[in-house]
Amino acid sequence: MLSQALKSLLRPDKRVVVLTGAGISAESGVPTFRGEDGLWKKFRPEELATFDAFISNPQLVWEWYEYRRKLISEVKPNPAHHSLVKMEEYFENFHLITQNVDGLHQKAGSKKVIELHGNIKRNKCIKCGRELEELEFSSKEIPPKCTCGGMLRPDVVWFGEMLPAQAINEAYKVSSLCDIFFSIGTSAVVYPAAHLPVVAKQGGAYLVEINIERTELSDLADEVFLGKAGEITPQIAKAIREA
Ligand code: BV8
Ligand code: ZN
Repeated sequence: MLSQALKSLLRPDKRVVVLTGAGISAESGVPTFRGEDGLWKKFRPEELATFDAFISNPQLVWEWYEYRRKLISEVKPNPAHHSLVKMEEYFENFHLITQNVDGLHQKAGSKKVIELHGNIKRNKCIKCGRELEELEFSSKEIPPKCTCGGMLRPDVVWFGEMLPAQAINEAYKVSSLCDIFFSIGTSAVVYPAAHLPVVAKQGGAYLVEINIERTELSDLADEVFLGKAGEITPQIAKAIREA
């Protein structure tokens, strides 16, 4: 299953970075973006996950996020999320970077999660920038209004928007310095997140990919595990315990 090369690297003193995408939440029942059950099926990304889409059709975009929030509130982390919690406990120098906005890593017990694309539970006012958790506002309008009168939006990073500077800077730093970089459940097409495994490889890291199919990253990876994150990640976590 695991190569000797990877097994020999699974020591507590190794610096490990994990990048996750929508694929790690698929087995929890959260649709991915580009899969056949994908969220983008009815609409294209440009039609929904952009500021312009929100301004031109705030109700549609808000309803789409409300639909996703409801779906996410009913799902649980899966064995892949739980395995990453164990890996965080095992490695002295471990960083989890996610493109996901579903908060399932935190729900599973991961203590430190670098959220590159924000979190669907949070909203912010487009006028004063105030951040509000989803239940903090009462206005019945759709989208709801902030106390300052501005419209609320989901606190996620849309296409064409900058990623939170602190998150992306830390992600670049730890990726460039790590010994092992795991890319789990991402199609590796959305930048700058998709650049992180390349930066890791350039920094000398051993690059491992876990995905149900090959991606643009597969040729660069030292090891590709073709299979479900919920089945493979626990095997990696188990090998670590036995290392
Ligand atoms: C920016 C939050 C610029 C919102 C998201 C042309 C070339 C290169 C780049 C660009 C370009 N044109 C535009 C760009 C920039 C653009 C970009 O990269 N576009 C891509 C599509 C080409 N990037 C941006 O706009 C970013 N901002 O660049 O700003 C800038 C610069 C200066 C000044 C101002 C601005 C912002 C990108 C963030 C967009 N927000 N989400 C929301 O969630 O609603 S992106 C969205 O895609 C999610 O965050 C998601 O996580 C992310 C990546 O998708 P994946 O996670 O990989 O999910 P996907 O469905 O694609 O794949 C799932 C994978 O899992 C598959 O491979 C599948 O095989 C696998 N899988 C499925 N099941 C399983 C599994 N694997 C394992 N087990 C399973 N069970
Ligand atoms: Zn406001």
